[in-house]
Amino acid sequence: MLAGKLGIVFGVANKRSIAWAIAQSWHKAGAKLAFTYQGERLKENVEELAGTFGPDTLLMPCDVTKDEDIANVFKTVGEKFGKLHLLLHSVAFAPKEALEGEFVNTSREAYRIAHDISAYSLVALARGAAPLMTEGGSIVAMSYYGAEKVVPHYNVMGVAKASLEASTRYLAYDLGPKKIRVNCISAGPMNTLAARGISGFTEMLKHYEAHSPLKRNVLPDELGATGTFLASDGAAAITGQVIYVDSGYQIMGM
Ligand code: NAD
Ligand code: 0WE
Repeated sequence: MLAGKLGIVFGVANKRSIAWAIAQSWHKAGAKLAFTYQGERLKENVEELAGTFGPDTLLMPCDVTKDEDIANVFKTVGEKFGKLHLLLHSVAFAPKEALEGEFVNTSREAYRIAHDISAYSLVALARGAAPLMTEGGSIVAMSYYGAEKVVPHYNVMGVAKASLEASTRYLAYDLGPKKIRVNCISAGPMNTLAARGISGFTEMLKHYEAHSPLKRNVLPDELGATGTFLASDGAAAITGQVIYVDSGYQIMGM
């Protein structure tokens, strides 16, 4: 379904990362992928995972808060790939203390960091990728229901995801004439590194099992399949959307 497509993946930390699930699905569908990693701490992990797609898999460091890292990534992709069709944004961060107390106590700095890493980065990456997407493209970002309804403790991340979803719509408008589509996947809770240590996370998984229409949690492969659909020509008229892959939880009023 993605034969001949060239893609870049931001947000693999380990084998449980949502980015890795979508990367595997893109790879199986025939795409050739490049990967970035946040810093030296994660380099080895990503090297090992990306290496399973072949020893020559392009791998680059990228801290999305650094304009020079982003510039280097797209310069290298331009040199090695020449063009680009797919981009996955699967990156989020808020300082831990901002996810613990009350939202009303969010510091200016925690608010800034959460928005810089989790929302502005999509704009910066889209701007870097667009000149290489000369044959059109598909940009996919990961969101969560806390963008539209209050999820206790998700706090400033919910506000940043609202910004990510709105940014998706404005990017879709700007890049539409270039046949570049921009969409979000809003995933149900997944047991990843970003979810570890969040108090009450196990209860949240149980809550989805009890209350979602499908009465179960979401599997990584199901996020992969949706990522591949959004990347494929089957989704050629879909842009600016938030697609819920959440066992139907989002439709419930109670
Ligand atoms: P994860 O920890 O595996 O992935 C988060 C990634 O963000 C990591 O790879 C990390 O290196 C990267 N990152 C953080 N700060 C960065 C920076 N400054 N520069 C570059 N990269 C940076 O966790 P995940 O659950 O796979 O999260 C991926 C995405 O999915 C996030 O956007 C998250 O909000 C979203 N999401 C997660 C869930 C869930 O329940 N796990 C649900 C819905 C949406
Ligand atoms: O987007 C996320 C989590 C993103 C995240 C996680 C962390 C943990 C470690 C962002 N920043 C940090 N900072 C850290 O220091 N999710 C959708 C998963 C998640 O996180 C929650 C949730 C859910 C679901 C936090 C509180 C309540 C629900």
